[in-house]
Amino acid sequence: MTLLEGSVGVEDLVLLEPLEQESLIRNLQLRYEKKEIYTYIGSVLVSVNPYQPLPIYDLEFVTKYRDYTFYELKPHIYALASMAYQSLRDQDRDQCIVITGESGAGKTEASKLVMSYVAAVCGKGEQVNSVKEQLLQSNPVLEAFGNAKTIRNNNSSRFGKYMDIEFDFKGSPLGGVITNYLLEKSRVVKQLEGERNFHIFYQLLAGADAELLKALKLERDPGGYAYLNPDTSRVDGMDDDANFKVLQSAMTVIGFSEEEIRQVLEVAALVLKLGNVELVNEFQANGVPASGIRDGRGVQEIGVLVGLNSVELERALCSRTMETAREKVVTALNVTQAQYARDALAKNIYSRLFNWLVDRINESIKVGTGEKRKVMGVLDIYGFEILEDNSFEQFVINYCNEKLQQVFIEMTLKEEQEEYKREGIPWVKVDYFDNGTICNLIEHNRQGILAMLDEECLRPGVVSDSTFLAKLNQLFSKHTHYESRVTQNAQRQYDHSMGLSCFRICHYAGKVTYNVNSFIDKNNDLLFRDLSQAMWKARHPLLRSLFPEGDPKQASLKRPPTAGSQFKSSVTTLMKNLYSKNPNYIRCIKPNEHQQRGHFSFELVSVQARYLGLLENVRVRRAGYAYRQAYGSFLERYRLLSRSTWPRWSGGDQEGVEKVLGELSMSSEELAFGKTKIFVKSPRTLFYLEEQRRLRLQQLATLIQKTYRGWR
Ligand code: AD9
Ligand code: MG
Repeated sequence: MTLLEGSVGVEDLVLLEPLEQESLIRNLQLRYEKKEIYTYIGSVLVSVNPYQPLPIYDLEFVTKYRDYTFYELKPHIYALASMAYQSLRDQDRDQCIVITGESGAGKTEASKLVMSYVAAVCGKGEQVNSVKEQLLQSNPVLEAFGNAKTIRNNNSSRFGKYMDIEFDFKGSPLGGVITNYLLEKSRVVKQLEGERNFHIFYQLLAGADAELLKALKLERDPGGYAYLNPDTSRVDGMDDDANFKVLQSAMTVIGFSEEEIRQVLEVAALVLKLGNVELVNEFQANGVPASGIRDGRGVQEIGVLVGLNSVELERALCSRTMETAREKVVTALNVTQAQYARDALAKNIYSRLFNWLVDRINESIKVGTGEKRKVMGVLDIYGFEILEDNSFEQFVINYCNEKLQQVFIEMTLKEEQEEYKREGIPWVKVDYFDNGTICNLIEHNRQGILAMLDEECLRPGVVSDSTFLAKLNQLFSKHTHYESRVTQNAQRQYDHSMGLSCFRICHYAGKVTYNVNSFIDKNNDLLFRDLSQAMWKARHPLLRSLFPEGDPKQASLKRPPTAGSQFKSSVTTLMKNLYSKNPNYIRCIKPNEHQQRGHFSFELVSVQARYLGLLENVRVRRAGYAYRQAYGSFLERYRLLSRSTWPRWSGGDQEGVEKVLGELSMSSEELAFGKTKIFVKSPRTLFYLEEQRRLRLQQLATLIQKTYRGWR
């Protein structure tokens, strides 16, 4: 049994006295300083990034947490993983592990720890081990293509990820399915100062041997590429060369053929080379501005690399064909438009390559149909974002977090209240903020912001970001969670601090001001047909397969879904998926902005605690009962504590539980007897029960030993 209080603070925030934001953060700080990075709120795990390797993840810890139950050992991510896995295996309940927190808080590391724990404890045998390996090796591949150094995190995931791991009835892994969300593709063509492009580009340049580089028509120096920030070619502590080897071996383990790996690298090289295609001003005979390519060599090399006619590529980059029912009109693009087209093409190629990689991995790890399976989903997704300048990406990311908060509310808070109702236990109502109205404001099918955006994107006539904003202002001027320059606050004042092109949403986690510039463009996410047709004509099988709409026979006039509606529908699917499973929460916290060990910024953590709703979580948990169990299993565990129920008991389960607790003289306020379950108010009582059980077991063991000796 571990100490609850003392120099390391409380292990479960439910036990905090007094309960307020300040004491909550101080408790996390106290623990953090003692390298206790994990703390519970009931069954929710709060994890503070240690920014240093801790000796708490080896096999000894795996074994310990496999053999003990949740409250018997110190808080640990393995305890949560173990509880989820056992409940999946033994009670046949599908699980999901929802990991949230802001950039750099430790979500991806947490998801990998969960996966490696589960891999260590589930199933044995050659076949099973090979499945485990494939599942684990998907991480380095997705990280190479989907992660990048940002100011906040040297290995920041620039996509959201949900992975279902599927098990057979014995709990051995069969395979899995990965779903990815919204890759930050703008990074392919531009990065902020101090940030990098996706890892793969640097890994390729550093790790490929001379022969491969030559074949890919690349130079080793990252400084030579327009798409790579020159100041960040190297990152301290990151070995791009070694990581390239790790990537290649991971791809091989997953089942990529040599030819497939080669083609993937060729497409990555194509993206880099596209960035170096320099477009210049030209004029048509009639004086109308047009564009051309400064040096044809780059385009020719691209042509050779992917089997593409370079003249055709140049034409696709510098002009646009408009098709009407009767004729085709070709217009020249000016330099700005051509650069835009080139960058759009690079972003599209890369994001489609990424999707292809996810599909290809899924093909390797997929489970045959017909087999009944149990599922554990692991969600590692971007946390709430408030940047200085918030755009479409932050808008959809925060929408996703708003939905996750809704799931959290519905599943933990409402479900908690409903369970009490079902069980006939009096419930002291706890007020919590229901964010349904905010979700509605964004996602309502006809009158939500996303629907308005789509409507504006599809509307004929002159549309722009400002017509979109005007529409929002008109529609939501009275909405309590919407603000803009034209709406008034409660004091009937206009907010002049907000930019003219901005609107603000009062999210559950705080207010965020979004700038509508390029919302229409990003939502449309259109690639000129000339470009997709050019790509489809490439002889390169992978590249060609990424642009099926380029096939003139396939080309339909139907518009592809907008980025916003695609995101909304994948979020809806995700939510459905989460609702169908038993949720487990890991709330990750970043202790400081400098990726430094040992530093705990009280202010920074306070803000995150608020976004994550930790205090509210504790309040609800405290108002209710921290622990509950069906009478049968509770009795099974503790019946050895009462003379009436041990060694034999022939009465009913509830009656037995009453006997046990009655004999221990438990305070009646601590307990509630529901219709099918016993409820225990504070974890303290549970710790007490566990301690009594441990002592009793010791006593029994001694007794047995004595008897045994007596026999001899
Ligand atoms: V982002 O939203 O993808 O930008 P994450 O995923 O929340 O972010 P990540 O897991 O990548 O953060 O963690 C950031 C860094 O913190 C890691 O690269 C590690 O260096 C460090 N970290 C995180 N968790 C642990 C841990 N349990 N032990 C040691 C850790 N170091
Ligand atoms: Mg991450």
